[in-house]
Amino acid sequence: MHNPRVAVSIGRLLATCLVVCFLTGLYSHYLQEPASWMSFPTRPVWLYRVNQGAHVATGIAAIPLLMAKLWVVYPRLFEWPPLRSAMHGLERASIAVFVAASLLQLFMGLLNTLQWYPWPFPFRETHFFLAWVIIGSLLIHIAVKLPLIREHWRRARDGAPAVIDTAVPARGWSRRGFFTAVGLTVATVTVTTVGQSFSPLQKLNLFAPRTPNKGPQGLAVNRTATQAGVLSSARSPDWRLQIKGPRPVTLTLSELHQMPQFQARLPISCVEGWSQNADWSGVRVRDLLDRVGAPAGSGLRVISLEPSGPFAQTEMGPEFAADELTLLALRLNGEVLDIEHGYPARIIAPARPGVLQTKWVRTLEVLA
Ligand SMILES: Nc1nc2c(c(=O)[nH]1)N[C@H]1C(S)=C(S)[C@@H](COP(=O)(O)O)O[C@H]1N2
Ligand SMILES: [Mo]
Repeated sequence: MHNPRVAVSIGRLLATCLVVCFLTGLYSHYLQEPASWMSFPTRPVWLYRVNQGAHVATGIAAIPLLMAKLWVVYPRLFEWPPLRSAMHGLERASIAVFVAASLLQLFMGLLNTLQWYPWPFPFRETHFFLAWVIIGSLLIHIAVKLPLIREHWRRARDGAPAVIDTAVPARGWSRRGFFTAVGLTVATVTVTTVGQSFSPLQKLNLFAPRTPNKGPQGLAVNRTATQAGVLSSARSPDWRLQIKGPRPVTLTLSELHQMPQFQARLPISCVEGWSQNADWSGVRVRDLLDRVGAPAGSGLRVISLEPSGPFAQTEMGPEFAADELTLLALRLNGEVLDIEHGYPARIIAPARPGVLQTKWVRTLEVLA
């Protein structure tokens, strides 16, 4: 079991999961923290839903794969002498970094899906930094192991016996039994959580922390109105929408309802992995921008009634602001927005993370 062939097979699956997880993670990160030159596609509307579903699913699948891989290679941790050459030193150092960073990364990611942040450092920045450490050490590891990987494939092609590490006696598991156990574990953790974003498997969603269609108006709630401290300000008859731009305006809720209303079927796709489609209707954000004379290509800052909190204010690039499906939503699934979903008005835009779909909007500010 503890031989290079098994290590290569498990390593291949683990590396595939980690690369998908890394790329989808980068996409999610840059959507939330774009460089000034970045612009993102707004179609398909489910792009971010699939991105984040894949991110969380591959992250979860990587946990049993990493365990299996560590189990296959652990005798090597105790090999003697501990350092044979500079190359060997580099290899061991890169593996130590890779293992430590991966364990921390997957653990942090899993706790994040549970909305539990028991650490003093900021989640997203740390998760982003560790991702580069993992990918860098993985590349070094693969480069060092390339001769072994090539040998594995050459022997497989020629039908020759696998490279066996004779230093470690084979006992216990059969190889088939081991792969079956790993495969079943990965399938089980995936199938019982992926329903949080992949609706056809929603019934099998046993372990994901959220049931996306459970909540007011058939949609889960992340931050509640009580947590956000907006219960009275959002219900106040004095609520007005302020739009700051070249010709600023203040609109009442009934004035907003009198403007042309549009419908859009768009998902809420939380960074934590759960997502759910819903029918929204309200005013087009681009109509509101026109109303204040915003120049074409303007972005926008969205300010909520929330007194503080990481998502109390967000920014939206011009590609989303100009999109015909980007709404200041007033209604959800045929009813006036529930206060938990952002009454009196919230942002909903295609192909964007849930964290940017700001609820309880108070002010829109045109950005040049
Ligand atoms: N003002 C405000 N809007 C917010 C948030 C918040 O904390 N404050 N949370 C966001 C997050 S993380 C998600 S996933 C969505 C969830 O929307 P829902 O509660 O209507 O399903 O709202 C977003 N809008
Ligand atoms: Mo979210």
